[in-house]
Amino acid sequence: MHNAEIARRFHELADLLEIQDANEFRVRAYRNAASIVEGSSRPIESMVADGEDLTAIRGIGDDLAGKIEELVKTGNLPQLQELQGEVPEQLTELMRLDQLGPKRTRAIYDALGIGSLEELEKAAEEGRIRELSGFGPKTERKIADEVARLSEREDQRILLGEAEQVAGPLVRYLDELDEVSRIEVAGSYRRRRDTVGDLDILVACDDSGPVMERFTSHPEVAEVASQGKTRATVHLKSGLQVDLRVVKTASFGAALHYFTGSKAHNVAIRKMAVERKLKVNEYGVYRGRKRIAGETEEEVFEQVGLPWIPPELRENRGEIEAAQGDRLPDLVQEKDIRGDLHLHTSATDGRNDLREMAEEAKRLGYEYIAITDHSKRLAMAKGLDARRLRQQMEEIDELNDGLDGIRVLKGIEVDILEDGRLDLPDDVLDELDLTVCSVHSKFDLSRKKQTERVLRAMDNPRCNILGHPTGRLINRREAYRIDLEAIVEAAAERGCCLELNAQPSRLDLSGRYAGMLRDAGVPGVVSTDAHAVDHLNFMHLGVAQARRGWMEKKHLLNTRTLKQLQKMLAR
Ligand code: DGT
Ligand code: CA
Ligand code: CA
Ligand code: ZN
Repeated sequence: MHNAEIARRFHELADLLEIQDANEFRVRAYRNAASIVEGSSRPIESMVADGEDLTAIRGIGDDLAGKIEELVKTGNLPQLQELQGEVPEQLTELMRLDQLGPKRTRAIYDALGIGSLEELEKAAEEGRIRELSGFGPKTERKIADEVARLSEREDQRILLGEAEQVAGPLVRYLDELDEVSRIEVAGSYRRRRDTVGDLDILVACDDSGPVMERFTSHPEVAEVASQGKTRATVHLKSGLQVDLRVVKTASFGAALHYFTGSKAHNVAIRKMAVERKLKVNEYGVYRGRKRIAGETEEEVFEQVGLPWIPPELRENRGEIEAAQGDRLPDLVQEKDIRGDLHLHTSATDGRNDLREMAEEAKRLGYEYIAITDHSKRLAMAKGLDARRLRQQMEEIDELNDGLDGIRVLKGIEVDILEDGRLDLPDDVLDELDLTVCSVHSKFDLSRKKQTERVLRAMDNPRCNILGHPTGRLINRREAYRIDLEAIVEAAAERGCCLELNAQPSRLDLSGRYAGMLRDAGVPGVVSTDAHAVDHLNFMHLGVAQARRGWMEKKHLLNTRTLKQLQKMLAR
């Protein structure tokens, strides 16, 4: 138990006593103990282990020394446990608000029975807090603001794409040290979840000191929340939390497996190990006290009788059973993608023109792309009417004439109107190679109406791909209410494809729904929906979602050759 942890327990003890209106001197004694422990340059834990007399530390008397010893040896204090049982857990959370503290928390609890942040927020909204003596409207508003900020910070998971912007440079920065032999970002980041709660960086290194030092002194670090010999947690200026773990090379694979998770997957693997009389933890696989594996992840899986499982599948949703039965999917890879089928240009709301988009796509090695600008209803985006779309088709013909090695397909991202009709007449859509149909308005229809609307759009045989099928914008806009199962079923009947939009804030469909497509035999299309040449690089984020949905190369439309693709587009 680190000094910081011991101190935290004493603070908690003091907090709980204070809420209970206990003797002021006792409260102060525990606060003092906490700050002495925090300020101690030596690890209290090893002093206890060495049998040193803690009362030799200034400010620690017999009583406190006994408590510290007990805490270090047993990991807890009976007194603390008792208090935890008496005080509603959430009260200590309330107490941490700058505006409250123990006394005011107690007052609010006694007068209004408020024991949680949600209740506090509601009471502030209803103006009940200002009525209490010593509070007033100003304090009430400050409380409401603080609660709002706090709950926002708690639910905000950052976008995978944003996390990459942070993780990439941070990894390179740490990797510059010669001591670092391996480095990997584990956790939900490695499993490629659409959002991540925090970053978990794992380093293999025999001497942890220099890495710890370099990590905690990174210029983006706003606060070092905890730091030990081999682990540290920091908060970056952006608010993102980063955990660092340093392990020996011999344990790297075991640690990588452990910190990649998911928790549910780990639990299932540990259970399998136990059945084989083995123990798996972040240091290795053990038979008795002997370590029999741990340097690589493959070794760890091998010891429990499994092949290596790709991180995107490690959610305990059948991957272990599939691995046992030698039925793991051969997941699609970014290099399997032959083209990007949802791109915008400066003819509507894109930043680059037709040629620039095509040339960048060619540079990336694509065989084909489809230009799919917006249709006229999206006036804000200068959406195309039939006349301008025909003009663009001519430009594409000219471009194709002068361009080698890539084929530019003519397409449109046509709006699905409220009644399910498409925003452009059939005759002009007939002249295109491909039509992406999307909902960009009336997000608040009932589930029944919204589903009906999209089904009607898919009835039109010109509809090839349903664009960003749930309409969600992560952290900004909920998915619209829609019966996606019915949509997928209808898509299977009609030969429609569904998009896996790779924009970082969309990732729509996400992995879970990608799995639904695969099961229904509906082809997915991973598209970047690029509005600028840089956006073509979002492809890997969408591919990762396909992989989370267990998709193989054959489950995607844009892994096909141009010939195959054209055949499939003729509905
Ligand atoms: P996040 O950060 O919320 O996006 O999700 P994760 O999966 O990155 O979770 P995190 O950062 O709390 O922990 C990283 C991994 O460490 C997690 O996926 C599995 C492992 N882990 C953490 N705590 C536990 C635990 O109590 N038991 C087990 N078996 N594994 C754990
Ligand atoms: Ca994490
Ligand atoms: Ca973490
Ligand atoms: Zn769109």
